[in-house]
Amino acid sequence: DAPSIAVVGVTGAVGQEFLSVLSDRNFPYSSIKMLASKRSAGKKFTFEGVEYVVEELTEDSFSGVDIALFSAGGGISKKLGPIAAKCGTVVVDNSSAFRMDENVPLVIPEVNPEAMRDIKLGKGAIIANPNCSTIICLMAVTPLHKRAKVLRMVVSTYQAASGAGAAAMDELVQQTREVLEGKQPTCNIFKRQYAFNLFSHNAPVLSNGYNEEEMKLVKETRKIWNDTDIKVTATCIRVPVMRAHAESINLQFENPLDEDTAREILKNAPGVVIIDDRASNNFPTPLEVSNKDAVAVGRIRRDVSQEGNYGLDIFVCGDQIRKGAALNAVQIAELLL
Ligand code: 11C
Repeated sequence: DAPSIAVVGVTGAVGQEFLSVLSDRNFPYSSIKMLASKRSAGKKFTFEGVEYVVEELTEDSFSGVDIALFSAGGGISKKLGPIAAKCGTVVVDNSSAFRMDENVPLVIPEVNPEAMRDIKLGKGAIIANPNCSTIICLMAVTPLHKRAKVLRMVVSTYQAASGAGAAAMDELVQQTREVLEGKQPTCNIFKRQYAFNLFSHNAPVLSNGYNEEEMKLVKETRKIWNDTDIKVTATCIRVPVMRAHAESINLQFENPLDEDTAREILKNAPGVVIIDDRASNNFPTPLEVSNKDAVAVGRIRRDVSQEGNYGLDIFVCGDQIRKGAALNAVQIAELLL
């Protein structure tokens, strides 16, 4: 029988994308519950020709639910994820609440599906969706890592508004209009001008000087690759782009890997497309991957600062709401079927 589903945080940017992805992929379901905070409860909308009323999310929401896709913030996940799992629901959680919990698999289906092999529908559990920057990075880097073993990875991100939610996307539009009209920009989400600007990622800065977003790249990579030795450093920047992240990634390998072989590996990598046309200076852009499933890779070149073929530079773009969040979660749910 098709599973019963719940979408937790259905009115948010990722919540809405869960629905589009479920529909695009013809995900089978017997019923679907639309859950959100009290504020949104009672709102009506149509999905796949059926009218739904948003229900208030409570501790009692999960009885009879097989799969719950959560994207309502870490606090809600922490509180209600374990309650849902106790009810027999498999929770696919988009927040950072359980990612580093050693009993919770952290999964990118193209990269480490084996991490969730013990999880079965009908037996409650939590599976964590990695951070969007980590997913987009590892989609491109893992196939290279499998061939030549990455020793060290240096990541610089250019992150879209969507990572901070629908309100941040709205504010970017509003600010752009205001700045063009010579008005003072409204700064409710980021407390500074975002339009025509960029700034260090808004996640809290830790005592080691890294912000939380950067440390997610460090820690989640280790867990997903099951490799505590992998050296990762990152600088995460918010740029005024709507919904796709870009990342510049420098790699150092244990074994040699020339750029043509790397291109060949990436050509065959699932969920990856190559846009790497040096002659016309055409490489991935956030706009062209927006609303797309695949992560685009380009600027594939030997790192001239390293001897021989032990270093590569690549540039990656991926839709933050789709592969960075909703699509990855739905692919996890597909592995359960
Ligand atoms: C961003 N990656 O782009 C963040 C948002 O751990 O799921 C998501 C934070 C997370 O701002």
